[in-house]
Amino acid sequence: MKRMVSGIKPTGELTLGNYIGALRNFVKYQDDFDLYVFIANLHCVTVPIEPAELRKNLKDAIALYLACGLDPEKCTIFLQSDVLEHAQLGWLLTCMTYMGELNRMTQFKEKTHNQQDESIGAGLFVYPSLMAADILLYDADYVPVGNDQKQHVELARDLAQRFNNRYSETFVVPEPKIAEVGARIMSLSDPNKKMSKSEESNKGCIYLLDDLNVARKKVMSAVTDNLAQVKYDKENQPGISNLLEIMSSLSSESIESICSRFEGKGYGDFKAAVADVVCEELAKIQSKYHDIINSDMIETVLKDGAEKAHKQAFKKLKKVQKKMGIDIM
Ligand code: AQP
Repeated sequence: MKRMVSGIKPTGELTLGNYIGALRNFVKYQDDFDLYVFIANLHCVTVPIEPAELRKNLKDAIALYLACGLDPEKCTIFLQSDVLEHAQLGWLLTCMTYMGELNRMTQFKEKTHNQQDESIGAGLFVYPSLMAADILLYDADYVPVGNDQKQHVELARDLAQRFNNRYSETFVVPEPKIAEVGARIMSLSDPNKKMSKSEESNKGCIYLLDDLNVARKKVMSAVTDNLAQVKYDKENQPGISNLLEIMSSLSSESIESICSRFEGKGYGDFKAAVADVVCEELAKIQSKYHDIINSDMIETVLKDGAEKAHKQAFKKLKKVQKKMGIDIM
């Protein structure tokens, strides 16, 4: 079985973007791949966050992983900080990463464009090297990501190749795996921006734990256009195209079929149908989430997951230390 590794950083509540672009695909992949999915808690502290809020987000995220259908019998689920090798390999790879590479990262530029260097945390700058370690520790063949993370997987590939060339064959060079539909779900209030959990106003972002009435309202007030046609045209109708992507990925109905079903109908009808599909999906997830969050399942899953992940990570880190000459035996 080919191996796949991915993670989500719960800097806030998980979003519909995380679900469509990542989680939902993990659930499909767990049957065909040896899947490792982690909660990227070390990545959460690259920006200031309240400890109580972070703790709640982490617990919710694990419960949501399980509620969305990840099965600990089929895949390895763990907390990144429980496997200490992530931080150490992260440091070693940081030392092999060039400033120029990190400077080119569009996520870094987007997240810091209004800030002075003096107030930007160094962790935010170097986190792509830690992400490379997250992937390379497990000899991942594939990394399922949304479009926004593709550049980071490219860096992991470059670092794997750089290490292999310098110290001999050690790492598998991973490939990004990007779904055709839903790789970049956009904000409902500004369809030219990605739907993000750290968005300032939360009107454009549907959270997986949103009250269903709130979620419905967000869809009904999504920004569209005045062209009065349900058509997939990202350039001229980014709002409608985004709603089409959301509906198509959640219902598995093709975009063409949705467009022809809504030909001649108003945006109100179309939005109501999108809201129905979104709320139906959220309702299923939330009902499972409530059962899980009140059980002791989370603790057991994380303990078993960390043990299994650690075995693999420990072997790989030892190999790396030996090749770099930082061990003495
Ligand atoms: N809007 C999105 N559309 C499609 N995929 C998305 N992903 C995130 N947002 C969307 C995918 O989810 C996985 C985990 O991402 P993450 O939460 O670890 O980091 P992120 O991409 O930085 O997400 P946010 O919500 O934008 O977080 P903040 O606001 O904290 O930076 C990845 O595979 C990602 O592609």
